[in-house]
Amino acid sequence: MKNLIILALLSLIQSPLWAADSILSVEQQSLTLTGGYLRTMPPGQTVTAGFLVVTNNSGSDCQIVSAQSPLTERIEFHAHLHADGMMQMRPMKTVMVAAGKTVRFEPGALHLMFFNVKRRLVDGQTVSLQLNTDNCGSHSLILDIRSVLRPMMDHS
Ligand SMILES: [Cu+2]
Repeated sequence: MKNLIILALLSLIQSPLWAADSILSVEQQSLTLTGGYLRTMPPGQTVTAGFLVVTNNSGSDCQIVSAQSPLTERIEFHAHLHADGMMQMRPMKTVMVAAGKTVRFEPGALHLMFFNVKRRLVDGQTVSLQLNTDNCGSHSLILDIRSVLRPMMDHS
């Protein structure tokens, strides 16, 4: 019995992203969020992009309907489009993560856009992010803040 308890504790330590979810119902563990990070901003900028990988382990489709962070009240989902030889971004109201599928927010593709960020973002620090879904509950993860070497794209 004692060994079982130790094993259970070890598995919690080895999966920090799951630890916070462990008291929630099975239904709310249907999404796993991993590999989250946020880019630092060049001086004077207040807009930045965040990335992560979302996997739907459940048997039903999940729509991500909103994102929350202490950094800003305004986080949008953006898709990249190629139109007339130009790279454009299109805001998306929701992001579908179909049953059993993985959706990647990554540079040059789908991403999270953080607006009106007042705090200076320092490489190596972290910030929390929560994704809210229609029928898969709300899920949080910690984003690593990483510096960027190339400039952000224009969001005018
Ligand atoms: Cu964008």
